[in-house]
Amino acid sequence: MSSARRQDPCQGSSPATEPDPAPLRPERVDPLRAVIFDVDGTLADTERDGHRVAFNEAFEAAGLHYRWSVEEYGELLTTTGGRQRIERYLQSHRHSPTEAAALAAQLHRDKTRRFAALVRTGAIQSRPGAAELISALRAEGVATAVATTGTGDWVLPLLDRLFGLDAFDIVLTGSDVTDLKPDPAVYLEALARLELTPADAVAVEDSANGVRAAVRAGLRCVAVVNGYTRDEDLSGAVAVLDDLARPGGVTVLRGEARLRDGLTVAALRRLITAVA
Ligand code: XBP
Ligand code: MG
Repeated sequence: MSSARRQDPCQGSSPATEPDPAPLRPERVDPLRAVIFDVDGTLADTERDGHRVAFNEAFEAAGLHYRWSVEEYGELLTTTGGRQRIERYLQSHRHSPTEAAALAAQLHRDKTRRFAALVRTGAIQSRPGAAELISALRAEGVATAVATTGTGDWVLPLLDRLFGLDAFDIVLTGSDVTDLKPDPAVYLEALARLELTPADAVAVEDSANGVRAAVRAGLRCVAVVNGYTRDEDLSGAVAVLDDLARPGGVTVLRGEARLRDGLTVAALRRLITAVA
């Protein structure tokens, strides 16, 4: 918007005392400047039939007899970071700390390669409504970002395949920070790169560790649960849904009834302007 004063072209220059006929109004600023998405369990269903399978393949290829069942993997997910998850598991299975650390690093490298290969087959799907929400946000000029604990070597190919990398203004992975969720580092870095304050953005997460990270960064956070996270403590979230979107409506586990329509741009705007 120009800051020049408007002049009536028929009257020539106005007397200096005449009030400005059309005081300039400030531009309306959208309170929702950005949405920061988690990946695992939020934008894509990656854990049960993706990462877990790749971890088990890596164990088998290394000649180890460990196999993570669907149920046991749910318990192991409380440790964020695949390398850290393996390391903790090995330590609880009689490997010395030094051996567990070295073996976990080796296994995780192999697991990452295997999961990236799985991504290339198209086996990993986005959650329903994720692509539509990202497109709608961008169409309305709201920035979109990713803040994940996952390793960059598979995160970038997955996002590219599911949404196209240019669907995001910034992508931050576990490879970009030292401390993983529930530490807020990845969210704080995302806000710094977006040049925004926590009051300008909403985080979308699926797990207790993710919600904690977002809340510790000062963000409002919506949780969209899955089979592994439905019973977790998501009390820090401003709303909890069982899906981003679903024909016929989603189940609102906590939050206003209107969220039954799913997580829309309008719903995110309501959440960011609601009095805490
Ligand atoms: C995701 C994780 C990751 C994935 C596996 O947490 O904790 O460790 O399970 O990916 P969030 P890596 O969704 O909270 O970001 O093996 O690459 O770590
Ligand atoms: Mg997650």
